[in-house]
Amino acid sequence: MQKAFIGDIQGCSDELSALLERLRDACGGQLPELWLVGDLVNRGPDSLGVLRRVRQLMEAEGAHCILGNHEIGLLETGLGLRRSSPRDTAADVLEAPDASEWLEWLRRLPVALTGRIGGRDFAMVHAALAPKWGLDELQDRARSVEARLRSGGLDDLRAFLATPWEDDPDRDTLERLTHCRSVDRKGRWSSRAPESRRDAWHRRWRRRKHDYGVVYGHWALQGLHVVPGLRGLDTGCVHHGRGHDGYLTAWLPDMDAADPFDVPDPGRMVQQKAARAYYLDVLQKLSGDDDSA
Ligand SMILES: [Mn+2]
Repeated sequence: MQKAFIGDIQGCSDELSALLERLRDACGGQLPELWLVGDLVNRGPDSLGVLRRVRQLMEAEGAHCILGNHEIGLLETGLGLRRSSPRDTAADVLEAPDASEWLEWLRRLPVALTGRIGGRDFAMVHAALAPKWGLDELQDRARSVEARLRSGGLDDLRAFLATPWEDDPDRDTLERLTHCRSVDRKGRWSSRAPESRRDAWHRRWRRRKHDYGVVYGHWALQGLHVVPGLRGLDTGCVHHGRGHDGYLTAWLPDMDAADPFDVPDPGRMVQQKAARAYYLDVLQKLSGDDDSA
């Protein structure tokens, strides 16, 4: 069955609906098998609507979705570990009558998934993986993190998320998978943009010449990333207006190719332009509030 990988949605439920219709049209009237890279919520206008839609797609259509840093942030806010930022727009989830049920649902999402397209294995992560990891190590680490996230009640989840990531290998894996953009020569990772091109996590990953491909999101300011072995799909649907247009992007790989991650693969990106400059609106509202303060 045709797979479609979808980048960071971040509360853009109208664009998600429009993109799904485009994907249906592109696949002969049938919805493809959906794989979502995480960051379903925050910054955009309708986090709760996106969660409801994705949950329905997972339960009824077999869609796959992993946790992004904005889901972790939402869990942390819901558990009282993090104060809501003025730039957050996911309060609709935490103020919903079934908010605790959403926290329980989110904590059960996987943190990395693997599969096969054509002649190639692939991994889907939200932000990054370590350059040296093979698929087996990624899977072992992801399953260990997921067991920790799901274990016990919400108090146990709070204790896990409150543990500094430097002090716990599972916390370190979770943070890296959901936040990392750069890796230095000593292997230390950071969520910051790399200081040189060499230090982008995927540059160091590519040098290892792994036999699997990676689909990821998280890096809107980098934008669409199409190179052999990699597809970065965060095209900043919520960042419309920040010097570039915002899009929600889906990748429809060639399911019969020996290497579907080979390039070029023209015509395989389906994009839905953002209806509004969502995040710019949030920032402008904040600067307006500052002026009146
Ligand atoms: Mn992200």
